[in-house]
Amino acid sequence: MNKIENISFENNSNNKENVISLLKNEKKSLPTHYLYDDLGSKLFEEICNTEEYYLTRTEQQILNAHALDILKEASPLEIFEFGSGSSKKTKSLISKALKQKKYITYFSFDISTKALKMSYDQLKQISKNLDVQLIQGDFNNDICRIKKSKRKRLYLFLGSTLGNFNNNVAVNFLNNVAKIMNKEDSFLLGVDKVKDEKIINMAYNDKKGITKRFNKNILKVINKEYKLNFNENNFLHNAKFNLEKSQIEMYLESTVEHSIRLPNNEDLNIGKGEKILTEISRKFSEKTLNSLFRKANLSIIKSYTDKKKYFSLYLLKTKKYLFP
Ligand code: SAH
Ligand code: AVI
Repeated sequence: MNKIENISFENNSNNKENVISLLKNEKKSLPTHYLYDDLGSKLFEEICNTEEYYLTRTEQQILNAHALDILKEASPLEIFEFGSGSSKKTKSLISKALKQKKYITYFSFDISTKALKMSYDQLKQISKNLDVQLIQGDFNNDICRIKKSKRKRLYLFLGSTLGNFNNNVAVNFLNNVAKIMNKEDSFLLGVDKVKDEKIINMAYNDKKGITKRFNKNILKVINKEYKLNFNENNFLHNAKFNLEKSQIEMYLESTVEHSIRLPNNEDLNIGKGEKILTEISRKFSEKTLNSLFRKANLSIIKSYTDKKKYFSLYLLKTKKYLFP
């Protein structure tokens, strides 16, 4: 396998004090990226294959239907994907790009070692004209250390991972992407749209219970990382659409009153019914997206959707060159 370049910088959001203080807050939460250890990354792949999780297959259909148009607009020699996961969805786009350009460099950027390994395995056989670069980092903290493109680059942020950011973090992320984009670069963003809440709720409560395992696994990760003693049997998976905020909120809900021993030997009390927020997953309207793009200095060049308008892809350019 190619060497993984680690550009992560030890920062506040990843340290022990921060995690403990999030747990001590009146509204408890855990940083979402802890969902993605080796097992979590594998479970996410399984979620993508469940009947209920419409996001992946819908985005794949849109991508397949419009790949040639996207490539015509972007004409990339480099493809840089944030939160690439296994790169399964991107594979066909890369193959099509290779038919148009002789050599392509694909940068897979992810926090998870397992995801980067899966990405490499997915792509290694495609062509000797494909150079796969694996970069490990946090897309909210390490984006400033990403080198700008040397050749025309297409940035990808798929899967509606943007939905896992609150509004400020989303504006910040999009702004940072706009900042590293050169004039000729493009940015393809995949987002999940507002729809009937029953369909959304089902997607996060699959019958096989894979999302439940994915959610509960965060406790094993935190236990290992910070020597804590969470018992996953004391919690149930709770994922519900919050209509007002237009977001799924995924929690671990305590079924009993119990306590966790903290590293300073203090006991953290968790009441029966108390919830720990592990993830939000926003479902976007056109209005919210337009406001996000405006704040981030991005302009829509083209957009693509499916028949049911469940999911959209936006091809964006940075405004700084369009209207200097
Ligand atoms: N793009 C893929 C995978 C989406 S899952 C798809 O559409 O199917 C989200 C991905 O983002 C995972 O691979 C996870 O490891 C990665 N990720 C989560 N938090 C991250 C962070 N803070 N920085 C970088 N990658 C992160
Ligand atoms: C990666 N992310 C966009 C997924 C989502 O739908 O918010 C993660 C996920 N959580 C539960 N199921 C899938």
